[in-house]
Amino acid sequence: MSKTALVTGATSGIGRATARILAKNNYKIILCGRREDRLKELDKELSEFTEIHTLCFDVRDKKAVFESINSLSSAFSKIDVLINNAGNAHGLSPIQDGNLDDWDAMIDINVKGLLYVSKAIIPQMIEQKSGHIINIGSIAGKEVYPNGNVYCASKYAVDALNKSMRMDLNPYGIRVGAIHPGMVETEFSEVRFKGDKDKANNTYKGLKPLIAEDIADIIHFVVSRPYHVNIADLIVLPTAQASATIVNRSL
Ligand code: NDP
Ligand code: 8X3
Repeated sequence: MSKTALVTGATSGIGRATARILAKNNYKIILCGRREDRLKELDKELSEFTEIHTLCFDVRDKKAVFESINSLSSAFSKIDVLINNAGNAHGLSPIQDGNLDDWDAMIDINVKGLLYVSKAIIPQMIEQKSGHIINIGSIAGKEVYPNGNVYCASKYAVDALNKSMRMDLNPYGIRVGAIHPGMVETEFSEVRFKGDKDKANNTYKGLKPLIAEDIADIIHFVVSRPYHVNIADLIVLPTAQASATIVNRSL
């Protein structure tokens, strides 16, 4: 029987690439995001391979998160794999110049949103005594960098939650692991720089960044390991990147 995966942030970047690879590998997919047009487009594309269901909600909206997930029909309500991917950076400023709305967005989406979605799904995984949660952290959750302050804090929180979820859910046989990417060229930098394409492109200037499919392939590898194998924590960088701040722009 095919497994069901719920992917948050499936309308773009890493989430969309993950939905694509899992759909082509016989998972039923629940696609989540706020942009309904993109959810519909991806639904159409992936329905050729598997059963797809879309849920349009903002992860910051607690009520919408629980109502959406509780509305799933029996064909989709047993979620085997949860990919906690929705998230973004908003701004890149020294702490003294930080924008409060950007801070709220990063904490509310990257931390509280991940918690709400997990809380809506975990009881059913506990009941089944099975399930696999993949939390998308970041190199920014392993090392801070100048001006990264609140984004880094939000991803350090994901790192902490990943470790504590693994401990708390261990008695129920639920696997929990995180993938922490370095630079991946997606819409991430456009969001961080509020649509400024030049600034976004400069982030990757002179180097070959990861692409969303690189991370999606790894997510597929992680979720397709035998049940006794839990890949707990993975940092994935482009070859040109040695750490959060050391990047070789001649590769
Ligand atoms: P994208 O901007 O391409 O995708 C972000 C996704 O998150 C979109 O599908 C977006 O959907 C969703 N999202 C954002 N805000 C909300 C919200 N409030 N409610 C619901 N969904 C939301 O970026 P990436 O694919 O690069 O990012 C995916 C994850 O990877 C993030 O957690 C990011 O922090 C992490 N990451 C990215 C790196 C990179 O360099 N790109 C490196 C390390 C980690 P919609 O707008 O439709 O709601
Ligand atoms: C995204 C990678 O280095 O911009 O999480 O923080 S970085």
